[in-house]
Amino acid sequence: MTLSPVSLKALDAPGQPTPSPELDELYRGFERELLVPLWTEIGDLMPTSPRPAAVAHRWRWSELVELAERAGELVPVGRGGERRAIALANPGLGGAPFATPTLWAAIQYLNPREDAPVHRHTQHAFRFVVEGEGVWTVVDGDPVAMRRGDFLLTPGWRFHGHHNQSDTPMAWLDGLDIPFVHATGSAFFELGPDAVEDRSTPVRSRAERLWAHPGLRPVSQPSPAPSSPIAAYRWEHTDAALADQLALEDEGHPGVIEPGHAAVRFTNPTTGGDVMPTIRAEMHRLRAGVRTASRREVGSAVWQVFDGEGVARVAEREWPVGRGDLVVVPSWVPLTFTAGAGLDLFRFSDTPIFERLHADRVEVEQGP
Ligand code: GTQ
Ligand code: FE2
Repeated sequence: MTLSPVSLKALDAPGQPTPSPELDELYRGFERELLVPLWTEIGDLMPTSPRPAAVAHRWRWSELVELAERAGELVPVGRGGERRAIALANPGLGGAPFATPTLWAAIQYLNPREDAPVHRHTQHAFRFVVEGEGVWTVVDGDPVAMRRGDFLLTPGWRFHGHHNQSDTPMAWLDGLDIPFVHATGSAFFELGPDAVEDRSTPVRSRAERLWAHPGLRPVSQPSPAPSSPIAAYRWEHTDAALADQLALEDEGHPGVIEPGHAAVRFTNPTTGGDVMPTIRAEMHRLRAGVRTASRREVGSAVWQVFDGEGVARVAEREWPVGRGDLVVVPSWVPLTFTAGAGLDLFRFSDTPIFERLHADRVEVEQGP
């Protein structure tokens, strides 16, 4: 007898019925009617702990920049393609332009005086700047300067375009929830003007002037908002917060998350929660020589080295990392960083999704 694919597969799986011509006929009936029984699939579908398809991987910033520069020579940016953005494609995800099953991470590149046209979409987005300046991202008409160390938000359904007002090209990291929105069939998209209308170049955006004063909320804005109204979290504030945590540690006071490891989370000042409904973002600072506790959590993350150098260890794999390098961490895979002469790390993850679903879990193991 010729076995159907499902019965062949079932031969290896535990707890399967005895093969027979009648059983094979049953399995052929399943295939014909587009049915699949649980008992042949349960090992894959309901593992005892997460078995993500995505794998850990490291991308070198120098390689990304080199290719982005080349794209800058060969590929125009404009209507249709919308952005000169080149996405990290996780080797476990079949060639899709997805860093993880939920997160998009891309290098975006604008030549001097170039514009990326205005559009809006339901996907939530941010930019993180590891080097350079001179681009303004204009979010719902509010021009926001982009500079090294800044974390900038483009929450879903806000019109946004970018323009390079300088004589040097600029590259930065984009993070979006494109794969999550794709998988759930929840994407909407709309074009705006072909060119950014407000070409002014203020040092601070209107959003920052209204919202980015520590602990001070405008009394005119009492309602909680699903995404943070702060368009840009400036490096000077992030840096000072991390430096103060380590200084407090030196003085014997609490604040760091573990010895020699300072960390801050970017938050929505209207709720105290994450900056956007699907994305968590943090900045970490390790003192020289510090090794973080091994940690794994449900949901996936992308890390980018902002400064310094060290080693990233994800499960059994280990990579040296330096400025701009990116490391992708799949769900439930243990991660440690070891700092060389100090290490500043930007991190984003899909954790808010799992927290909202009460499906979040974290495990921390102290090292030897
Ligand atoms: O800058 O608006 O990397 O819409 C992917 C989609 C960037 C953007 C990306 C986008 C953008
Ligand atoms: Fe966009």
